[in-house]
Amino acid sequence: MINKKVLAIILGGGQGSRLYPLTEKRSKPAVSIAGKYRLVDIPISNCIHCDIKRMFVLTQFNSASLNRHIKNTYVFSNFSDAFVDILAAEQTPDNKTWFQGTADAVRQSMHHLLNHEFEYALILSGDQLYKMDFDEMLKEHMSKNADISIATLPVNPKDATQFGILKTDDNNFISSFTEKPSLDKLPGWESEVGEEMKKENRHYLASMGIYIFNKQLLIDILSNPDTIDFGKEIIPNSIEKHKVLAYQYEGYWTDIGNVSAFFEANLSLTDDVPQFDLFNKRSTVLTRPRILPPAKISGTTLNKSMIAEGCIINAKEIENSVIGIRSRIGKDTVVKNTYMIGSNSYEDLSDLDENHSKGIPNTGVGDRCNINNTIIDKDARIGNDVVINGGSHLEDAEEESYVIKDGIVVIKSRSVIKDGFKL
Ligand code: ADQ
Ligand code: ADP
Repeated sequence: MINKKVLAIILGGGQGSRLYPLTEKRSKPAVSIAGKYRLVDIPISNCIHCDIKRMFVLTQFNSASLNRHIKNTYVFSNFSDAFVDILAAEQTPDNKTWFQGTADAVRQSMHHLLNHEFEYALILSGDQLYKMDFDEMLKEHMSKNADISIATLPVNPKDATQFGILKTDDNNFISSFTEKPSLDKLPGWESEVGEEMKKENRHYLASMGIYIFNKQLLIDILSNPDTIDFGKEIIPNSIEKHKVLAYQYEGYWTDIGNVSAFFEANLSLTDDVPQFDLFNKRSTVLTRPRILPPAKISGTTLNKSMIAEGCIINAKEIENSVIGIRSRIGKDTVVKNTYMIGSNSYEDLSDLDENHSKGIPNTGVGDRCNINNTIIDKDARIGNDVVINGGSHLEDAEEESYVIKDGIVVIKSRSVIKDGFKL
């Protein structure tokens, strides 16, 4: 039933460069996580698990990798009305610019959305790691006759400054909302939270940027061309005019919109009992089924790491790291606290000969390297005897083949790091 009433709209990212250089040549929804998935797989999987199967992904530019991924992955039966469509910012006689913000993105896509029948628009962020049953949220929305619902999560004071913070009345309707308040404006915004949350000092109710709108209300609100953003204008302006319900969520949820959050989210998947569980049979994260051989590993001490399919690993040690599909790591190399995204294709023996004659390293990491606190983007070529030691001792920087952000070294996709390089 819900499938027929809901259209999901996944906000796939603005012009913002918070994930640069991972987004240098691909759109944000196409960025790889956990060595084999892409960011967009998270909201899409959440929708599919609760039978919401009509989805639009709104993105600022249309990268080949996003198209290929969606086309090859989300293939539904000819006899169902399910689809995942990408809507990239487009120039039309009425719209000459890129999406100016989240609401503007939805407004500019409205003529595509209205080609479909729906009663509720479920608006989701494309850069969050979580599992949520939207079915429950929709049921509450319907049973309480809400106009808009917002999923909320208790957060601590430091995090509160990065989110929309709200207060509710006794019926869970939102009575006040402030977008990203500064620390000095926080007093007075505390809410009643459960015992567990109190122990963690999480007294503020944050908007998770997950919204349900009744269709006609969304159309009416977006007919005002001055509204650019949900968090900055639409939600605060709606509190007094409409019935805006808070849906309380207390599970694991993290925003992975910048390099350090993205790095932490990936490495935390290697915890003994990770908060985001990829091994749960009832909420499998879906992605492109690839036909890859099992990882082949020799002489390596592995600790707290995940190794994706198709890797060839001869390293000495890999610790607290995620090693993505088709990665190669050479002999006597030590990799720690690293997310290696992997490769798009294998190099066969003739490719390796050609690399040798051209004097360029093979894709992957060479022999006798030491890599720490690093993200290695797809198809990078790291030579032999390379040392990359990320950490807080490094200042932010940008070079041709890498970027340093918050102490994390990000080796750019397809870049070459020569033998003996030290950082
Ligand atoms: P932010 O996450 O800071 O706050 P925003 O930058 O608007 O909000 O991003 C929301 C989502 O929309 C992200 O997935 C982003 O990539 C995407 N997005 C941003 N601009 C876009 C554009 N022009 N086109 C397409 N997609 C775009 C919001 C709310 C807060 C709330 C947090 C929770 O404003 O109130 O607390 O989300 O993360
Ligand atoms: P990325 O955004 O990660 O750099 P790409 O566009 O290079 O992605 O590739 C994305 C996926 O598409 C990879 O899994 C790769 O195997 C596959 N792929 C890459 N090139 C081709 C191609 N020419 N034809 C078919 N699939 C391809």
